[in-house]
Amino acid sequence: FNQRMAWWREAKFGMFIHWGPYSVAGGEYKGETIAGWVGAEWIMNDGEIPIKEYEKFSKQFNPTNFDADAYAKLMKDTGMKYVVITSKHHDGFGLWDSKVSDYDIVDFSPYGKDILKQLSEACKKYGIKFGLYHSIMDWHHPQAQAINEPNYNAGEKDSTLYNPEFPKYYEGYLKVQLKELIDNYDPEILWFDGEWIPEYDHENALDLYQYVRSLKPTIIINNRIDVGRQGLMGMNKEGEDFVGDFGTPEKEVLAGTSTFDWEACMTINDTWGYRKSDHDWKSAKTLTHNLIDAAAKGGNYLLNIGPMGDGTIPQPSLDRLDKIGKWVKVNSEA
Ligand code: FUL
Repeated sequence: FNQRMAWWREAKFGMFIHWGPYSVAGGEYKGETIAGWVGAEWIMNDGEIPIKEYEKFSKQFNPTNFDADAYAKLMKDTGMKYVVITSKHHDGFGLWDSKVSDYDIVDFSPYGKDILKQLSEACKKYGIKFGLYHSIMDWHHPQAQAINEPNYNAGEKDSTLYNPEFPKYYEGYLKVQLKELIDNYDPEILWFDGEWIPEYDHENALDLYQYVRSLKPTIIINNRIDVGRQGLMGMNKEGEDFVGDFGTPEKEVLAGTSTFDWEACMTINDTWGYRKSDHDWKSAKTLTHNLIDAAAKGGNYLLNIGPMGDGTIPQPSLDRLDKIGKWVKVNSEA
């Protein structure tokens, strides 16, 4: 266990990337700003957008400005050691060429190129460890949560919203996609999310954890593969058998140290996925302070960027990453 976690504990600092068709929408639907407390990546649910309507954003997802080399170099220059990118967020759209779905960047969008392939190769070149965020909940798949259309997220264990087909999605789609991702891109981290749906339970978690580790024994998996939602909940406490290798406090650094491994995931402004109207940028000073604070308490810091639909990284994010990178560089010189 220790051996497997060693590089991750050393790493301290990583980049989170939320990117998908929601980035094309940028938080707006039919000329209106869609409010939502999680982030603009939730627009399909928050705007109660029907699947066919939302697919229009997916059809326009054409990130011709995406430069995988520049992304990986940016991580390196910022002092980051790993990346976690959304292979699939809750909207169900894949950033790679999945063989069990046409709802992905290669088959569905005009771009037609595999984003994960490009980024994983560039990361290898710069010595950045590659990780994937993968949503268990899926608003697009008919055998998953899409039964609630156009209110995709029950947010509670409501049996009337239970999709009886979920086991088919779980075995025949979710697990198959995870195998594709591991076989093709050799990720070092799998960062699960969207585990709170009524169909998914602790038994699934035990099974899924075993399955992913059997495909790649050294892989590191976050605690959201199991049923404890926030932060360090869902980590093993005495008498419990939760699976997951590290805790995931969201938008907060823990108040103190912990006996569990943990990683604070945070945004640079408020949203995870790109939102045009979000100008609430944290200062480079605050962001750097968070990095130091997390590291001092034994945690990692996963700092998010939300690229635009065309692949451009918002300039305010770049400005801040540049400053953090300079700080890291100065302070890591002997
Ligand atoms: C949450 C998700 O619902 C958000 O959209 C985001 O991905 C955040 C990191 O995790 O559970």
